[in-house]
Amino acid sequence: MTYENILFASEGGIARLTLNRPDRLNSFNDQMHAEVRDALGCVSADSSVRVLLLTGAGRGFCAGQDLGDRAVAPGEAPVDLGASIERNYKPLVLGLHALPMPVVCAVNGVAAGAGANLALACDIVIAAKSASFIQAFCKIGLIPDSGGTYFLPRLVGSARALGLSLLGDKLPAEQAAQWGLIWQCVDDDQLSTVTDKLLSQLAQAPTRGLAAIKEALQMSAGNTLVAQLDVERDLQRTLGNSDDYREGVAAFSAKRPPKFTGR
Ligand code: T3D
Repeated sequence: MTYENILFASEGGIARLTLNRPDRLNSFNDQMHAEVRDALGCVSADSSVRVLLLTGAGRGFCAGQDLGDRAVAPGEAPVDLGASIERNYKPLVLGLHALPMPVVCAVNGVAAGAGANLALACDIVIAAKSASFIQAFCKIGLIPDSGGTYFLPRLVGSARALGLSLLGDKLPAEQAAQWGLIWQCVDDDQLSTVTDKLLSQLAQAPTRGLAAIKEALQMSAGNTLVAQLDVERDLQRTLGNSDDYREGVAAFSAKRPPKFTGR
């Protein structure tokens, strides 16, 4: 597929996907959704990819749905937003969530509407100090979608989830980090350096182990302690047979840095 709305490249175990409609603050139209779906399919099918980066081009990260695509002025025929969610946003969030490798989101600027929640669906979110998160939906009569009502209360608790969703205020990146909504906030001129260092660390890590960590933490949301202890037992049993586990222990014993292959 030829990409016109995203940039996508993969090298050295690191795949980079950049939302690339900067004049619309990288808001989503149908075509961009199709391109992102295609790129996520490539990532999922390529066993050499050990970490994925999601970021945005220009001054914004993503402003959610392209509202210019919605002819919803009074008197216009209604738009089926449920169909839009089913066709585009649900597969987007589920596709990201299901990837076995870590997904790093570098939030380079404002993240609004579905753009904010797309970031929250990633595993490690780093934001530039000038970036912000806006649950803009309430301003146009909608609810937080793209997993917002799932991720927000789990990340920051229901008081903050409600405040953010009902008021639609801009949450600066620094406060988002203080609240635990995201992993880290860095100075703007440090975003690419810090992100690259993280990507390189994750690309050289025990990939199967990281995938199992994601799986276990995702399952814990709906599990009892007993069920979760069983999940941990089963995953640990599988990982005990991995090359990377053997390498990790051998390297520890030999007091040398490990060289993980991701197998
Ligand atoms: O519809 C469905 O399928 C259901 C699913 C919905 C999911 C959603 O995401 S709904 C929520 C949609 N998003 C929003 O409501 C956010 C709208 N944007 C904003 O509130 C503001 O643009 C920001 C707070 C994000 C940034 O403000 P600011 O002042 O930094 O920039 P700006 O001047 O507003 O925007 C710059 C340009 O981007 C501007 O175009 P122009 O005037 O230079 O030609 C603006 O119109 C455009 N832009 C920003 N957001 C969108 C957009 N164009 C289309 N759609 C957008 N969402």
